[in-house]
Amino acid sequence: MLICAATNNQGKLKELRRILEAQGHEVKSLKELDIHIDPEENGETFAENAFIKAEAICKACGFATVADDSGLCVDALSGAPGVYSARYAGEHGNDDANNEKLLGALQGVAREKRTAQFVSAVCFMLPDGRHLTCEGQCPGWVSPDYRPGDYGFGYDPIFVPDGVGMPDGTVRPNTEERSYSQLTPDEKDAISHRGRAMKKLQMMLPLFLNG
Ligand code: ITT
Repeated sequence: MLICAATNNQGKLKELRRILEAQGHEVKSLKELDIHIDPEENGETFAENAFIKAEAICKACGFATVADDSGLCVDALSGAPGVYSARYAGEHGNDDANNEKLLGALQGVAREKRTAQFVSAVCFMLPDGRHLTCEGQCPGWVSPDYRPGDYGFGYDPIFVPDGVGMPDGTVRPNTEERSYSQLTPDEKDAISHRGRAMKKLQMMLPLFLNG
């Protein structure tokens, strides 16, 4: 199926594209479609914001669209930055400033209290308005220092997931404590918040489309 990946975040686009293509879909980005819309994300939940983006972009492109709204919910910060993850430090999408602010907010917080969940809501929208939203979560913790790797974007260098995806689809403990940035794309997609949300979407899509 032809699907528009409704995101202005290039890191997210890369992941949505590789996951959707692995599921057999053809993906068009906003850039490829010459769509320049950045809808206001004024929802209170990830699901509400994913719906807002999917609806606006689907109207603009006229075919099936997937939008993702995601963020990092840190337990010691009562779930912050949460839905405000992209603009945590003020300027929308400034990854370096967001990471610095988060490390500062958790300065001195002990390892066992640095637990966090990465959350993703993905909304699949059809031009007739029918839509399906799925959510995925990845538990882990926020490292006190940067753990840069060959991959990733956003909070990836400071987020250490609890598990690592294996080629056979199982998950093993992340004993080496590698950050999201230090996982290969396959390892990340198998356990990431976005990978899990997209897997649920893939499982529910046939029934949704035929229902
Ligand atoms: P779009 O709305 O155009 O999709 P955005 O970057 O504004 O792009 P969000 O509002 O969903 O997207 O914000 C998500 C924030 O969480 C943003 O700062 C991302 O960098 C970060 N984020 C989401 N998924 C991530 C991941 O897998 N790894 C690292 N950071 C991630």
